Amino acid sequence: MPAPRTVLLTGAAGGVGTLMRELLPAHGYDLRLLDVAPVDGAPDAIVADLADRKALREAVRGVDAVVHLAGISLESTFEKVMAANVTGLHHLYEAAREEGVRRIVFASSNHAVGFTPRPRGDDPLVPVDTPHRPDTFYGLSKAFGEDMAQFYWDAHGIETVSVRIGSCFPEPTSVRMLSIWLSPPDCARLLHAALTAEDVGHTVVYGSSANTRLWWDLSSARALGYAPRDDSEPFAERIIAERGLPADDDPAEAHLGGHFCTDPPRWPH
Ligand code: NAI
Ligand code: 15L
Repeated sequence: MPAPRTVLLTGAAGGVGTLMRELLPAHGYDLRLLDVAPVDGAPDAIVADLADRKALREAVRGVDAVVHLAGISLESTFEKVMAANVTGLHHLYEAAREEGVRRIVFASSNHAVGFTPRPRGDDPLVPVDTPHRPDTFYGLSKAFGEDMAQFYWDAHGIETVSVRIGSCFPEPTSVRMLSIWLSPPDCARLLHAALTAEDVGHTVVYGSSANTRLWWDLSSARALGYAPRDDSEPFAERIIAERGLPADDDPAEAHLGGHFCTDPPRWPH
């Protein structure tokens, strides 16, 4: 596949979308933007819901690849999560199939495997082929999304890299995030690797920086050419001093998904 240049970025008004709008062009991309909300400073962005199949088909026409960030990013009702994250994803794959787009980078989440016990001490890193253990309807939608990606590769030859993002924010803000942080520059590096690696079929990777306290195995991401440069460790002393280390028997800290397993944050809309 020739290196993609024109990329549709869905979810462009969101937190990660805003960061990637700034960082991805330096990797050589012309971005076409889409979100259901207006995108600040981007009057040409396509304002469309993932429910709108016609708008999605027009949005993917002529692009080389899609970075799909749009959707509900926290917990909500089963119906709302499935409509945006599963039916919406199906609409995107159908639009890609109809318009001949061959590569999608799908923002999956650590919450697809959120009920996996977090490694402690000398436990091995969690492998990428660990069974799905979603911690919420939100995590369930990401697990289903990964299966949809596999189906569209096997049945229709559309390649996907499913990125189980840890926590992508400008800085880590909790002890858990010291293990799962994905710095925005590393996120752009990972998306670039996912867009350009050859013959990915459907590949699942974890999305984190090279954190000293990492919980999961980044080898499938590194195999795509991802070379993370950041580590949360410089933030550790301050965060631990402010927040303290969680107790070993704290149920909100027992699993990869953290507090999503016990008291998930809710989608506000
Ligand atoms: P966000 O909630 O800030 O952004 C999501 C964007 O999707 C919003 O701008 C929203 O308007 C748009 N959107 C929602 N429903 C839509 C629909 N039906 N049609 C069109 N647009 C719609 O989320 P964030 O943090 O930027 O995350 C981006 C993606 O990455 C999400 O898919 C999220 O699940 C995933 N992710 C993010 C992580 C993080 O650390 N920020 C961690 C793991 C996964
Ligand atoms: C996610 O999947 C959420 O979209 C993001 O807002 C963070 O909460 C992240 O997981 C996390 O686990 O910290």
